[in-house]
Amino acid sequence: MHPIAEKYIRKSALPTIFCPGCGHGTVLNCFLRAVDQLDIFDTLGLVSGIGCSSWTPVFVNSDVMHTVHGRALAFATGLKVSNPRLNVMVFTGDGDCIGIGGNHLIHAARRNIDMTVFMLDNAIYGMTGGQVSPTTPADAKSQTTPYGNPEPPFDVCALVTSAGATHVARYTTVQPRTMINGIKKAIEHKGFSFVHIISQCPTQTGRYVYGMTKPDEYVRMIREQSISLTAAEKRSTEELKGKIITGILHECGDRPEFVETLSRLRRA
Ligand SMILES: Cc1ncc(C[n+]2csc(CCOP(=O)(O)OP(=O)(O)O)c2C)c(N)n1
Ligand SMILES: [Mg+2]
Repeated sequence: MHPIAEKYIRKSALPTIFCPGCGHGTVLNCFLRAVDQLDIFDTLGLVSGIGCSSWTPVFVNSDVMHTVHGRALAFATGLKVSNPRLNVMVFTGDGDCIGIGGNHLIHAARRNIDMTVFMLDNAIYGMTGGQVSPTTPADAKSQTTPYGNPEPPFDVCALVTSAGATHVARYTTVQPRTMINGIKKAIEHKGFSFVHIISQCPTQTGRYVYGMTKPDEYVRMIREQSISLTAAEKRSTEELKGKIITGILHECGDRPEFVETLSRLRRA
């Protein structure tokens, strides 16, 4: 076993539930490297909802709350308020976070509560067999949109930015080094940090949405679509159609943080 895995993985929970070629394992790998580099393992309070993505923290041998579908942010809010010294982090999926959990998301962003949310976006409800999600591309076929998806996908980064998140970033599983550095920055930011991670699901999205038979085709597609924010700034809107813009998309340091506001009000 790799020394990082040896140090931090909950071995009694292995094997993981991830299918071969799933991107969620890469996110776990990058997360553990970021935690190791920041040396914050003892302060972790990990929270997740339900879905393949929500299983990610279960394989970490720290304090973990694997809760109910769509409600991870509600549990995480309670945890952070009751123990502000914890480094609270949420692992959630596109369905868990912006489908059933969308309302919790906008209010957590509005409060600017100090936590980091990792939304693992495979553009589908992976765990339950490939139903359409709020980030499934328009026109795409899924198990519940056999004629094509009639809805446009949500721009979740724009959503949380407008709701009040103070650190918003996007990374993909095909650029792990960039993701590790990005995860560290998001964790170090005080306030509500939202990290949108494009993570491939060859089993459902690859098969139904993209008609692909191999995970490597899917990974290549993500690599071809990705462009850093710095490079994107030199391109026209037309040239950026269908591109995945990566990097820190929004950062703001002048909004009060929720737990600090609560404690100020209590003291007054
Ligand atoms: C209240 C409730 N509704 C529906 C479900 C069924 N369910 C479990 S996971 C899931 C979707 C998960 O999708 P996502 O959050 O995108 O995670 P992924 O598996 O794709 O990583 C659904 C609908 C549930 N467990 N609880
Ligand atoms: Mg999903």
